[in-house]
Amino acid sequence: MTVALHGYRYSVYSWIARLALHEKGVTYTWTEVDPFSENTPASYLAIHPFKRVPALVHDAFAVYETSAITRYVDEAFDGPKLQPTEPRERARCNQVISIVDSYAYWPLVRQVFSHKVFRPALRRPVDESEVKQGLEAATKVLAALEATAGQGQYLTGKDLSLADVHLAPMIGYFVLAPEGLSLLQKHIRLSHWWSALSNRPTLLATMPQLPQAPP
Ligand SMILES: N[C@@H](CCC(=O)N[C@@H](CS)C(=O)NCC(=O)O)C(=O)O
Repeated sequence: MTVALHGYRYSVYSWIARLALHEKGVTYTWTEVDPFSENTPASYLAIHPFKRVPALVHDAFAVYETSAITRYVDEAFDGPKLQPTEPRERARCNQVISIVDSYAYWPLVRQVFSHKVFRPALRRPVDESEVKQGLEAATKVLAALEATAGQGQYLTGKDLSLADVHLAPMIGYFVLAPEGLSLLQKHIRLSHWWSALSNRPTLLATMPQLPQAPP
């Protein structure tokens, strides 16, 4: 049995897939693919025609789209169940995953994190209007997630679920920007959730090593 994850070292979606594999205790190999490169290998495009990362190959079975990967990993392997079985908790879990993909990724990661943290570290040009727009959009996203989160330690109940796995890396990047951290701190439930989750060994073990900011 082989499990191979194709991903990019700085990719937040690859981080989500790695986190799911670590939570399940699945051993896997990592193949680095830069989705922004002009020279993506044809062999990777055969797996992922949209040239995004990550993609997972389990023996002869290939799957892309992170939420499909994490659900597959949860269902195909032993380890703790990462999807609630109670219908309303499961609906909340799927809802959070969809909110993250549809409304959170772009402002939190591609606008705020990218233009406040990642691009400056690489000495790439930054656009403050992207940060401003990202923070405005993030305000609504965090309010929606705050309203969706349950009262327990985790987003959908007393156990970690794929909702936590999907959101944590996005928040992990977002709070590296001081403006992101202070916005998160205005949301009591999400702040408590993040305080506990940010020290989770699997999250720390899978956290990307970012380029260092220039002095
Ligand atoms: N819907 C995809 C999104 C994956 C995605 O956007 N990955 C980013 C890296 S975090 C990527 O490949 N970006 C390349 C690009 O935007 O061209 C999924 O859920 O896997």
